[in-house]
Amino acid sequence: MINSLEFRVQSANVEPNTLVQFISFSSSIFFRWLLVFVAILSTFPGYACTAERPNVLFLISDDLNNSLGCYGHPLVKTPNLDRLAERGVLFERAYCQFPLCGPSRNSMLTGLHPNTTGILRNSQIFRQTIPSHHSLPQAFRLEGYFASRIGKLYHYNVPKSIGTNGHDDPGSWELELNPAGCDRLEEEPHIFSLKPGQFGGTLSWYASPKSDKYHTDGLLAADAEWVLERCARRTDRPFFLAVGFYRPHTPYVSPKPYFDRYPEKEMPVVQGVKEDQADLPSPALGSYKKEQDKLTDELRRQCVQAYYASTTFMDAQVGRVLDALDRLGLAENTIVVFTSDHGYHLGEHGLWQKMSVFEESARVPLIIAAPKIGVKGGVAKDPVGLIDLYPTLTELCGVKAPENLQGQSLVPMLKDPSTTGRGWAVTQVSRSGNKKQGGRFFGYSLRTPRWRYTEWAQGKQGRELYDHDVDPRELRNLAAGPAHAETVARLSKQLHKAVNQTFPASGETPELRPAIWAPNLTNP
Ligand SMILES: [Ca+2]
Ligand SMILES: [Ca+2]
Repeated sequence: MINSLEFRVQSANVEPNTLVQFISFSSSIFFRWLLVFVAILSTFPGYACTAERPNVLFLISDDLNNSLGCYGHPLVKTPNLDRLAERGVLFERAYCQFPLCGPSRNSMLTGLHPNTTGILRNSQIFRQTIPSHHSLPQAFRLEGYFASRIGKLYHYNVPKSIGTNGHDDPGSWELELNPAGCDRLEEEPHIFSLKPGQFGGTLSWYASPKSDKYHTDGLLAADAEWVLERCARRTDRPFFLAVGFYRPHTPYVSPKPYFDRYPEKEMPVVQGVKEDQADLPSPALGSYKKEQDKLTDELRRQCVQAYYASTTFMDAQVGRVLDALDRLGLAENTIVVFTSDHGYHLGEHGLWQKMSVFEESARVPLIIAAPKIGVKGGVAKDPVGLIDLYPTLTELCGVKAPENLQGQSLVPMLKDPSTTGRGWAVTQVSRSGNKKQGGRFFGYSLRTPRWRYTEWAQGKQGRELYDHDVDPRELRNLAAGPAHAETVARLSKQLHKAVNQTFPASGETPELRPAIWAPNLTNP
């Protein structure tokens, strides 16, 4: 309650001396009675003094890396994300906590690291490990917000579960919409795949003759317009609307005109892979898949073309949702977040897709436009994580957050993007390992403003060190050389301290109880 009062003081542009008066007033008996009165009212959603509380539009794309216009990519066209960046703060160094859908999304939506959610694989939900924790949208629901999901927020098997609830958390939402378009229902027989008949985990693509509105992401945008129109009529109740786009996740299916904007011959093919791989410990390349041996340069170009086309198609759907916000007069009182669940490789280091902790896979786009508080067109450079979204959004909206959240609030960076925060981000990933050597192990990667430092199995399976001041593509692993021994020692200490902070207070990752599960409706 205090938080929401503070928010209204800030949003009303109160001068500092008025604030002093407010604080002295706050100690009066009258004020205490007023607090009780407001607290009682706020327990009834319809009377919760919500008119001033901002709405949240939470947009997330699936498997989207930072190949975007607003992040300086020379080829990829994303005019709608670019205009969103002009309205808010773009986070130059934002990282996921685990480069895989399920663990990353459960972490982001609980505000806890994967070692604390216990969700370290796909097709699981935090209710199986920490069932009483409040998810981010649930925290908003509990304070009278209308919380709704359209598309993929928690894990889904893509494309198989499109049109279902996926591995959803019913407690997070009041309304869930799961459209399925031609990409899921009609076109799968036409999709090219490196493993014929498989589309989700395998490189696969198709230039569809059907226009935007028939595709799943086009239907998501239409559903978002429908929900926003209804929210605009209920000015007494703020909303938390989450829209989870499926593209550019495989299969990269989008309308053909988007493919035509990226001529195949002009698509880049990463060179020098063999030389680059020579200084890498083997777990660094552990996400490589055997079927990718089939990739010729021609297929590599087609793959990049289809990924970029799907990105621009997704961007167009984001544009429709942003237009609806403007048209309905909601933009001035709605905080917009855009991000992705993890990054994506398109051939760097010989890798494709996700599950590596190199920059391309660990890094995510992150734009936050907070109209009444944040700077417009700002760029924040200190490393941040998806783990930071929960405390940021609850602070911005005066919503009570659980006390055990592990991220930092980004509100100071929204007000002044040059502010430094925690100063680092940590991303972890698992490797299956061989049974003789103890089976599964983790890699942890620390990103500071200058360095990326990675340890595999506490260094027993290798280390990597990259200097982003001179090597932004992470081509030269400096970990072995004596010249950087001191840096390795310092960053190793910092990494171990950071990793300790990813565990719960008990120090133990909670165990999964598979029997705790809402009816599983993921396979239509
Ligand atoms: Ca994903
Ligand atoms: Ca290298």
